[in-house]
Order: sequence, then C-alpha cells, then structure tokens
Amino acid sequence: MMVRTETDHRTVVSRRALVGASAGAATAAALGLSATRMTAQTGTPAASPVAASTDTFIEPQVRASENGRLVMTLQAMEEATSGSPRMAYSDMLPGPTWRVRPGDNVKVALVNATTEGTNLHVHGLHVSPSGNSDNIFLHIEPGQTFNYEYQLPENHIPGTYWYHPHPHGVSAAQVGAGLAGAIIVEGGLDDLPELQGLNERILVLQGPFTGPGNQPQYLVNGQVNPVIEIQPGETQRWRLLNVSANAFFNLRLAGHAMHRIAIDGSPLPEAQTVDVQLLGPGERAEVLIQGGEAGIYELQSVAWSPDIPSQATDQFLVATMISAGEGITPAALPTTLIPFEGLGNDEIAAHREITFQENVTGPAFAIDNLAFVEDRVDQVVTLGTIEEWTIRNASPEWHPFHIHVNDFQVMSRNGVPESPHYEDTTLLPPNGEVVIRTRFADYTGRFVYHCHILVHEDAGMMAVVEVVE
Ligand SMILES: [Cu+2]
Repeated sequence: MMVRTETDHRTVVSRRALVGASAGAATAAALGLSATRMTAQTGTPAASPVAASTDTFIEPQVRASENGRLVMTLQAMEEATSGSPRMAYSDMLPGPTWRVRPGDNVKVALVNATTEGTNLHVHGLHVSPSGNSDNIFLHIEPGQTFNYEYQLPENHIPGTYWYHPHPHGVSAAQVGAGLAGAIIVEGGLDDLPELQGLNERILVLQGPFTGPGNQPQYLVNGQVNPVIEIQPGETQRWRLLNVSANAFFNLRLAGHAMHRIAIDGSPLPEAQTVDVQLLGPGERAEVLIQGGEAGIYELQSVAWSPDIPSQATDQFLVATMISAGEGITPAALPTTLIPFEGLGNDEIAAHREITFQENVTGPAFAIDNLAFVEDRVDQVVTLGTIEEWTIRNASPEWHPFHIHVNDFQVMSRNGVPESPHYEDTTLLPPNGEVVIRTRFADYTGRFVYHCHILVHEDAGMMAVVEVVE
C-alpha cells in the first residue's frame, strides 16, 4: 500500500520575510515593467514605487493522500525569531497543506514540542467530534504525542478547510503565533470543465505579527507581500483563507473583479462577481481572477468597519499581482456551478435562540449569559434532525459565529434573506442577528459553537452542543 509520510522539512519561510527580501521589485524589473502600480483603493496608478519588501510567491508544502490514506506527523513547536513569538507546525509557517478526497482516512501524529498544552481541530470538516477524531476536549500535554484519525465520509463536500489548535484559553495565542494550515478536499468544483487546467493558488493569510519597527506584519503563505504572476487574460483560481486569530481581511484586487465560486468549504450554485471579499477570522472563499492588461496590481485589505473603533482596520497591503507575458484570450467564466441542496423546505425539528453578549457585569464574553465550561452541555439536539437557530448579537462589535462538524445554510442576516449558500463561519453584525438552518448529520457526540475572534472565544464566548440518538 502506498502511503505518503512526512519526510522533509524546511525552515520557516518568514525568516526571509523578516530580513526584507526584494524579489518582487527584481521580478518586476526582469519583466520590463515600470515601477508603477495600481492601488486597490482607486484602481489608478499610484505615484509610489513598488513596495521594496516583496517576495516571490511560494505555496505551502503539500501532504497528499494516496489510495485513500494520508499519514503524517505534525510537530507543534516554538520558534525563536527576532520578531514576535512564533509557533509552527513542523518548522513551517503556515503548516503543510493537506490534500485529501472524500472517503479518505487521515492519520495525524501531533507531537507537542511546545511548553504548553495544545490540541488539533479540523475547521469545517464533517467528521466525528469524538474519540481521537475532531475532539477539541482533548488536552495534549507538552512532550506528548497524540494520534488523531479522521475518517471523511464518502459524501464529504469538496472545498477549502483548515486546521489549528483549539485549547480553551490559549487558542488565540497559539493560532496567532502561527499554528495553522490549509486542508483541501478535492472534487466538486475541480471537475467543472471551466475550472479544469486553471492555475490554482492558495493564499493562507496570517497576522498581524510584530514586524520590523514594531509595525504590524501580515503574511501570505509565510511571506510579506509576495508577488503573484499572471498572464493578461489568464484565469486563475485562488483559495483565500483567513487563518489569523483575530484579524479581518477586507480583500480588494486593484483593477480586477473577483468571481466568487465558493464560500468557506462549500461551492456556490452560481458564481458571484464581487469587488471586495471580506473574510473574518476562520472564513475562506474561492475566487476566479482574470489577468488584466500588463501591469502591477495590489491586493489590499481595504479599510474596514471604520465606525466601530474597537474593530476598525486600516488598509494594509497583502500581496502584489503582476500581469505580464503573452496575452491570451480570456476564457468564458462559469456561471452555474454546483446544484444547491438547501434546507429551506425541510421539516424543522426545533427553533432555538442563541445570544452572543459582551457584559459589564458577569462574564465579559458570553453566550446566553454564560461563559464556556467544558463539562456543561448547553444544547442537546437529536441526530439527523434539522434545526433553525436565530443567533443574536447583543453587543456593539462583530462576532464570527462558528460551529464544529456540521455546516449551515445562512437563511437571513438582519432579516434580509441570503442567496442560497452554506457557511461554517458567519459574521454576526453588531446588534444584529443571523438565522441559520443546519442538519446534525451522521455523528453523535459533544462539540462546540463559538466566536472565531479567538480572544473572545478564550474569554468565554463558546458553548457546547451534544448530538444524541
Ligand atoms: Cu467575538
């Protein structure tokens, strides 16, 4: 039996970023492009030169299943760098990308080489929450190795997922230090004729770390402002993952629309053209990009939520796209994608109301007036049933709601019906509400729902659901 195991390591790539490589400017020069760029904000050429600290785009290493199996070791470790404290899986920032297929069996030996407890969560995967599967109640102590095993069902939805530690109280510190990586479940959209043969890129977004001069530093696949190359007219498929602990990425590519084909782990029934893709912590999207005329284009996170001072985010540069080389005739973009099987007409077994709160008295971050306690069950639901949850946000800040094991259809946001789609993490608007429907399919056991701003989760904004027969 062919089983791929982890055999090689490489140094955390961000070390190069810390010393300020200038490959991007060199690349631009080699391509004969003048040092002007399109800004994300205005779509017009900016006077300033290409940012000096760009780096050639590199993808995380891949661990791919073969013959239905993936076996690997992930060593959670602390990194001594000159910048902010870093942690890494197997000396990689981000960790290696798992490439698996529906029905696969995945075995991960998690080696805790850090000085504190950790564990492992597979965000968005529809797998058992019990035993040595996606069980976030496990505590893997320093020096301990734990053998996780995930059995993906044959009907698992192909898409973009990720993994990270989930130890209550220190999730923000560990994810924020760099412990995160992507999971790709193959199939689905991959098989659409319009998407076959496209250059595919994965952008694992992390930060802010503390960069030179104590400036916030955002990384793409461990690099500062990498250069992504595209040909004029070429179509590329980008998988965008916000695996930061607490940050929002409000992505805009100068001079280019993004054609969204998936949100979180699920394909959309129809492609959507957007100018800006907001990703809260934990959220993903897949977009198609068609290279514009030869030039340099910035991928920015544009200013977000300016009217909420505690969460307002200024614009920052994420990456640079260079369109160069032989122009090709743009292919027709797909419109209809994967047929949608929604929950809108199904029988609803129960309606629940869940409220996220920030309190002056009592727990500062709470759900339904309670801070998280791991041995208290907050919701008991019946296996196989569909429920509708109205999730209220009684605070003046955004909170990304996430629930493990089962994704959900977003029915409405602040009373406005949403187009048909599933998510596993969704933004609760300040003093607003989101209505979701979800089927508690296939797995009994205990798991959690929580805010994916991990400092909020660590402070108690998390609760337990138990699925029973
Ligand atoms: Cu929150």
